[in-house]
Amino acid sequence: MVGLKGRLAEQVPGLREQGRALGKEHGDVVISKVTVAQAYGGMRGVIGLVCDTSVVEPDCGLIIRGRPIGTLAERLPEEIFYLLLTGELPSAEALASVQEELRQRAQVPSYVWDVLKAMPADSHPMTMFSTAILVMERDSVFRRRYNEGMGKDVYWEAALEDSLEMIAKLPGVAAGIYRMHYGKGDPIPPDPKLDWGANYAYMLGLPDPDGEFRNLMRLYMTLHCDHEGGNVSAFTCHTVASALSNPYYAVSAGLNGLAGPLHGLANQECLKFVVELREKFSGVPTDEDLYKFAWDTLKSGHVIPGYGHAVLRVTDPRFTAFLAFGARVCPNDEVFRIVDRIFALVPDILRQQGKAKDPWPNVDAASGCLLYHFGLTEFDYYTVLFGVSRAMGMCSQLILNRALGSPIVRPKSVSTDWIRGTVSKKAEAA
Ligand code: NMX
Ligand code: MLT
Repeated sequence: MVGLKGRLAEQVPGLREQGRALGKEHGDVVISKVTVAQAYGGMRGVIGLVCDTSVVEPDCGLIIRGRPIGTLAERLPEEIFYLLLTGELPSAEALASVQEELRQRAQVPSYVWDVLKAMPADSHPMTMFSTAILVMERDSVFRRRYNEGMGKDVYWEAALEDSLEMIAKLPGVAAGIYRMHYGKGDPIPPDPKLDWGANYAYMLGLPDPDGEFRNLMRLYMTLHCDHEGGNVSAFTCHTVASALSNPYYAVSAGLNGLAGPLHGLANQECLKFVVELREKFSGVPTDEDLYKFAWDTLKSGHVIPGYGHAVLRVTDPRFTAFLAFGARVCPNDEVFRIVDRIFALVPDILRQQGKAKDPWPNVDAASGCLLYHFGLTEFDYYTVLFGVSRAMGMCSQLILNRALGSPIVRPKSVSTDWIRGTVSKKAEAA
């Protein structure tokens, strides 16, 4: 079967059987323990989630279905979506079929624009984006079919339907937000001849004489698509969807987590940091000036945006892919050169400070300077781009979770008194 739904329908019974068998035959095997430090420390390192779309290895970064992200950089985002869901790269025919599905569903409902226009003019673009997704919930097939009594075995089909509708529309919604928020004119309708990522670039309406901005947008959409199941947006989306809230509710919720400066908003913060540096030193700072600026930032209690990671312990391969794109397309661009110099100096500074467990750059350290080069200089918009791409990962995880019949997420919490009592009992027993 060529279509995405057909291929999933072939795979779902096997996935279910595998999950059922592992739970039944090995349900008591301990795969993680939890310490007091972890309970207070953001559950770092606790293994408590299953996510088959991708894994993040501390020493090499994002791996999608066994393929390191660096090897997928030339692939179209639609191919990655197919890969996330099925574990396979699509044939040419299957790719054409996914692209056609998305093309047919790309029209943004007019009520979305009415709602966005009614919002305060100074709303953050991420608030507009999350709101736009939430209002489209009225069209949820999952909600309608659930109310009609749909069986648990077909939840994934309704989740796929909503996901395809949403993913198809997100570039148009996001580009429309850009044009509306920054006074660039009416939304530009999609060009049916273009692929999903190129269409997003086209609908933003920025000049692209040599097609490199389109290439950047395809790369951007591919690199940000997923980052296993425990990051704030994925975990939020998973938790919300586990209550059988439909994909619109769940993805909108996930995006509200992405909008935090320690998560996706770091790309905005990063460009702000770079532009401040350029203004303060009227161009690319000397290494000495940059060194002092970075230390002043740390001493004032702020983080260096774009550096550090909860899981990674090496340079993020997504950063490396962006840096390679910049080195090819805009090696002499001032903002790009500053990003490159920060990369040369900041890891050592963070190591000297001795706090961050990972002194290396993450994806957010390099993405913004390339957007800036192509004239997308409004950096408070950058997290929306991240969100359009990440919707593919959130939706893929959600569809697979409904296929597996994953239950509602409900870990147990305990009080500080409980922890104190447990610690004392252990100390007495020792
Ligand atoms: N600059 C300064 N201090 C840092 C940095 C940094 N880039 N990264 C970590 N630290 C500090 C951190 O604030 C903490 O300090 P304290 O003990 O005073 O609370 C200490 O180092 C230990 O933190 P870690 O265990 O290394 O990091 P954690 O896993 O808690 O957090 C991040 C991971 C990504 C939230 C953290 O590295 C950070 O805040 N980085 C800057 C923001 C950023 O780039 N976020 C984007 C992540 C990627 N994404 O797109 O989501
Ligand atoms: C992501 O892409 O989601 C970030 O790198 C954050 C994370 O994985 O925790």
